[in-house]
Amino acid sequence: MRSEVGTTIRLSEYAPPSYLVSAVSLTFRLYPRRTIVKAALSVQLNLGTVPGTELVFDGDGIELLSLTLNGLPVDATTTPEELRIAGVPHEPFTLEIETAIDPEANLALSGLYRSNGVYCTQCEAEGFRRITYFPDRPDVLSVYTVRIEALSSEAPVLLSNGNPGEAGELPDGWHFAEWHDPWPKPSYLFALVAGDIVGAFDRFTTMSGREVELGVYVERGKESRTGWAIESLKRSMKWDEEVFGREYDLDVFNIVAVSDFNMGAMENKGLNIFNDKYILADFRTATDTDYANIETIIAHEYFHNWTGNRITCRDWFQLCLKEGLTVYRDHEFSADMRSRAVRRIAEVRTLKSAQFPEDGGPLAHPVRPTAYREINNFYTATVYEKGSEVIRMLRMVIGDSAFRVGMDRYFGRHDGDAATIEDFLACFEEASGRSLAQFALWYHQAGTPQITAETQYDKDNERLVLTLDQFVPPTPDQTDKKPMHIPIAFALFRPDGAHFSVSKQSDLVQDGIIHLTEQRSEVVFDGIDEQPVVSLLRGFSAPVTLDIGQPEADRIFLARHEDDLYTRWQALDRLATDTILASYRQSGGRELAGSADALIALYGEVACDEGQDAAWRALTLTLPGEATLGREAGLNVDPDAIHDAREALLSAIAESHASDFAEIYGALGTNEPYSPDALSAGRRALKLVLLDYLTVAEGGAARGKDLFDRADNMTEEAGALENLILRRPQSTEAKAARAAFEARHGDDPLVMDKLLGMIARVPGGDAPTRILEAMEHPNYVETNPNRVRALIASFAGANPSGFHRPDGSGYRILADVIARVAPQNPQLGARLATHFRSWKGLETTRRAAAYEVLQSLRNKPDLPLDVRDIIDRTLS
Ligand code: B3K
Ligand code: ZN
Repeated sequence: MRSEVGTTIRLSEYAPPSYLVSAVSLTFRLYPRRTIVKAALSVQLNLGTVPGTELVFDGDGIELLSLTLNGLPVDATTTPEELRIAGVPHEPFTLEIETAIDPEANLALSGLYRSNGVYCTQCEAEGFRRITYFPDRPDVLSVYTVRIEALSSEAPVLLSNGNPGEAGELPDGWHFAEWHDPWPKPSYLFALVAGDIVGAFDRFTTMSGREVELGVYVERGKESRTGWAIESLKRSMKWDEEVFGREYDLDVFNIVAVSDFNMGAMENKGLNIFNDKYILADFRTATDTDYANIETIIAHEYFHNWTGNRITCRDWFQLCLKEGLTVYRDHEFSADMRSRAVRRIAEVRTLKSAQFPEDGGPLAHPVRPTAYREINNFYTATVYEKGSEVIRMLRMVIGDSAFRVGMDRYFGRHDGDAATIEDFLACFEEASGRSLAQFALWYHQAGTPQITAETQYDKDNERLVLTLDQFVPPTPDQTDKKPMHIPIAFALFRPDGAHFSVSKQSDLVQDGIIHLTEQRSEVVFDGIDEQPVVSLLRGFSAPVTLDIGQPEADRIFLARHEDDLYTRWQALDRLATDTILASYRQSGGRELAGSADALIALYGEVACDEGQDAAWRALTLTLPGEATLGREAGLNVDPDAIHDAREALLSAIAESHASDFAEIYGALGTNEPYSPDALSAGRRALKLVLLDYLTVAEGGAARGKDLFDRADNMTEEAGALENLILRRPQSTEAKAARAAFEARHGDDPLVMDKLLGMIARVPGGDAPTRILEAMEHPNYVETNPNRVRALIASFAGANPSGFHRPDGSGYRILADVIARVAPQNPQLGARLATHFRSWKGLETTRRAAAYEVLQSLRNKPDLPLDVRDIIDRTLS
């Protein structure tokens, strides 16, 4: 285990590696408790390194068996964390290192470990140093050749990166396989898998005619659930050729699904390793959401082949270079596969629920951070989601064609490089012929910019003046902020819904976008012959908050007539948020504030609008989430009152539209066979949203139970069960449905995770007791991250009223789990600890309770650096 104090690594102190490794040859002899790794490294002095400079390679818990240099013993200083050799030759030399590792005992799931008997690796960010000593940093690129030896009965399938080479039998029931990856890569992309797994295969012909064999490997017995993953992969490969001109570059592309994994998936060159939750799908066990997630994560990992692998990061500060860009690419892919507006709503919801609280709290950091103690703690919503928004804005700022030219220039110029954000931006500066110096602040300044807008209309002069102010709030270590370049997409509507055609009025306005570059800007529109309705931040053109003093009638107009469907949702979501927050402030959520009749009527119109995609109607009928509402409520937040205020609006909508909703619900009952396509999924989503309203309006549990009994696919089965468990937890219907669900799916941990997640989200005061009970459920196993995330992360992240109990009982559950899990799996522990990040915004009793729990967690003696880093920053 690395130092618990930890040193701070700074971008400003970046220095190129002293030694490069051009080729790596690895031989693994796999034993569950004592795997032997032989590494032969072709090492050479980096250009610019003074000959004689000491060689220092990274290690992490390494047991060294032998070490030679050019075949001879060598004087070295070795600890489990480091290898130092003072006098290495000035000419290239070979270092041979033999190490021993214990995959079975590796519960950190970093380096080489075993998941359900399958050997697998996870090396990003710093897992390779748990396998052998190495300059384990992304700017050392090497060509890898790998030989794997294992007992045939234990591991009939042996996989690594690149193309397959020789394979054959060995004495005593052993066998071997060799792999060669011709593309130089950093150590974090190394991968090995060996086990009794089964592949499903297909082929893809690339645009230049290269034949690629595709394999998706899963644990034995799960082969029938690989079809959707393979289809998604083929569509991703085609899309990247068509949209970005990027072709695949090896003879094989393999994916392996494992059941113990710290995140979603990993883009290892030619051998992606996935959390099985994001591979396995059939209609009886996976929901529409699972299908959509699989599609997007398969695409994401595949797209990394160019944005991440062919061009990698110079150092970990540049993480957004590959992650933000690849998220942007997977967003575009999903938008092309499904409805663009619906995808955008989902993206913005995620941004607001995951990134905004990060950016507004103690863990805030720039998209490109400048310092870290533990890099694994920077795989954040800011680097990923805000990083993607930055690319989206870049495209808006320079235009589609310059963006494409810039991307091509980036791929062409930096192929094979370990690059930086500066390298990336330079390609777009050249392509567009404009400076991106101010735009680059999006990478450097943390915090969500706040925009305030005011309009003044002068009828006599047919003139509209729009005044926009920006304020970037202070964040940890950054108090003085400069004005940013913020693209604000806009439209001016006539009362009949037509657009004013706004010709070029000033340099600030181009193609429907106001380019806000000063702290304050006044934009003047002439020739506006009637009072317009102003729509700002269309399509959520920038990750900012917007406060626009606008008459209620205009806001309702936009919620009804905005012709951009994302923006229509945004208008309605804003109205709903404001009404809920007003109820929260005025009566602690007990009563619905003011006259919400117009808003309630809008929900009826949305539900009945058969001209619109059902998926859009479903999302639009879903009220803003409690966590997002809590953040918008500001300081001294009482999550119970937020819950009540949201429920008050929900009940009012339900009561006023019960009969319409029932009719639409009835008409959505189809007998068509299940298909995961977006249109069918949209219909099911709408049905489930309506079920929730109807359950509230009608009371009882009959409707939910009826759907549960009739459901012939997991989306409806789990949706109906969730309705029963969340709305009527004590009912006999809920109990019966739960029992039936467990009887049917009890042996499928991924399906049981869905049940744990539902239990975790039941709101209110009994939640902590319910969680403690669920922790006794046989499916809950604390060494498996999926199980812990299903129950504990859902509780802490998706159940504000249940988690934030004033007596601190919710916090104590989370802290106890962290204290147990973190010493074994620091990354999982640290991820869980981020759920404390908004504690300062809570009302005093809860704040005090959270503080006390955080302090006592911090005092635990065996807390790993990962968790300590999060807690220190959270408390700071
Ligand atoms: N690059 C990996 C994430 C690695 C996380 C390491 N703690 C998956 C992805 O973003 O595609
Ligand atoms: Zn990624």
